[in-house]
Amino acid sequence: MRHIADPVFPKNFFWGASSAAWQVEGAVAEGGRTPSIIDLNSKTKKPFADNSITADHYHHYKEDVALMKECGFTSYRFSISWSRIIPAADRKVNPEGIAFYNNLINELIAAGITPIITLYHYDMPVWVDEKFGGWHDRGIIDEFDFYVRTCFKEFGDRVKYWLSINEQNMQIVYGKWLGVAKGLSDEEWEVQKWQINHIMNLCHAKAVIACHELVEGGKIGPVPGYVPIYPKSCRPEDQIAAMNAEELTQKIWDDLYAYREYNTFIKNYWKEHNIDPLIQPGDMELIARAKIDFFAVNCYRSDVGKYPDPSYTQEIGLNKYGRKGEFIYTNLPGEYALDRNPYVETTDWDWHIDPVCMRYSLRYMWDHYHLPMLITEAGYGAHEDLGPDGKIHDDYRIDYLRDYIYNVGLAIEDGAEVWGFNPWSFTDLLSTGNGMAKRYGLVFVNTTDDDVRDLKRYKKDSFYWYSKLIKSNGREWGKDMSAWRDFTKTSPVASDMKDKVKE
Ligand code: BGP
Repeated sequence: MRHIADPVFPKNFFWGASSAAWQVEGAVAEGGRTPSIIDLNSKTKKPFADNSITADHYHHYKEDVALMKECGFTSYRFSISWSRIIPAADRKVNPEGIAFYNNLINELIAAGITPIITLYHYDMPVWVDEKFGGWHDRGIIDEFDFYVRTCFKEFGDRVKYWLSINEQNMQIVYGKWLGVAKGLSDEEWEVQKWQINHIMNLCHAKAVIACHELVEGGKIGPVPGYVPIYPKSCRPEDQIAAMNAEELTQKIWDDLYAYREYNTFIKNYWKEHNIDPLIQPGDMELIARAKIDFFAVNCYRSDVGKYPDPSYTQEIGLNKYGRKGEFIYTNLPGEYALDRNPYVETTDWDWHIDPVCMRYSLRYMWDHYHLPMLITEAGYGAHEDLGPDGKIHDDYRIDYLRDYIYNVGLAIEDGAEVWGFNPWSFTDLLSTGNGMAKRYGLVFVNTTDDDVRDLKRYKKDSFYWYSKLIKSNGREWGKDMSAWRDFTKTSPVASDMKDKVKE
């Protein structure tokens, strides 16, 4: 739809930012916390720092919340570290862990900021991993249930918005990179990832049911990572390849959460590939009871799907070091391949910068599921350090956020129901694969991969820009945005693709 005026954001829209415990807290061996599998995984990402200190939010949380308040936040999405709450297999609840999150929650509420909590963001306690072999053993379902019930009982009097599992889809698609696949061969992983995924679905279902049971007025949703896949061309095979990619990277998860049953695409896929996801009697009844209240959506970028070259071997796309142009695009013979979109620029990690994908995602999700949505991640990862003037002039991040948020507004005007925007991230924090070398924050944290420095906080230019936008409830863009409304802002060929594409 073409719109006449700037979008109007709903009253009480949740403006904030996002983080995850293992990426922001540090203090991994303090306050009774025991190691998690992602601590170990972060140690394998050399030459980047691991998560032992990162932004040291554990010790700086008061200062960080004060900065959020100064920025005008009305929400903050963060996660709870399971091994801070239940450090060992004896299921004893750790009072120091409870106290830390109580302090953080109370500090937020006192600052007028609504806490939104993710229950699981990649950080399974090592004791759970050792006892159950990660997500491989159904024993984890009960353990997860005990953990989430503890969180609801301890914090549910003040926290009403909950998120079950962060990017379950990405944990399966990028299982090898995130350490979920551990020592499995490619063949083993192809089968076992669906069994693991089924167990994760049961854990998600347990969390939804327990939230509704224990938290008065509590609302809960999953957090899919949504990367819309545009077909590379109008070649019919590219269309089907793009649909295959959507199914195998996101849609089968979203369908399960919303409709509470596996869709026919994945059931047929399992049959054809002789995969048994090990569904037991009663499982689907449990999933059917887990009625979610909303979708939390992480959306950074779009991708391009095309007919896969049968002569290529399987690749899973990644750019490991942030050197532009090094991205290896996924090729899944028989299903789909991904490619560079020449019409948009990229970050140094080759992530497409595509504000329209935000509008596309929200419309797509709304059309398919008719559930309210909350943006829980979007953001611009960049190499950054303090300039000679002691500041960070992150105009690229302002442009990214401005255009993405404007497109959230357009999606709302198109008819999608969206109740908040929480980009990644508030302070700089540890990247999943690139330590402190890839920063997303509105606030710079003075630490690097090789040198902890003094961890001092510096407001970036984006902090001031975002603050104005929040305080005007999405009115003060600092720029004429009309071009986005009627598509007069066409997408030119990206600068590095000019010699490859003839228009
Ligand atoms: C999301 C994760 C976050 C975060 C973000 C950025 O998928 O939920 O935990 O890390 O991606 O990713 P990266 O740090 O790899 O740039």
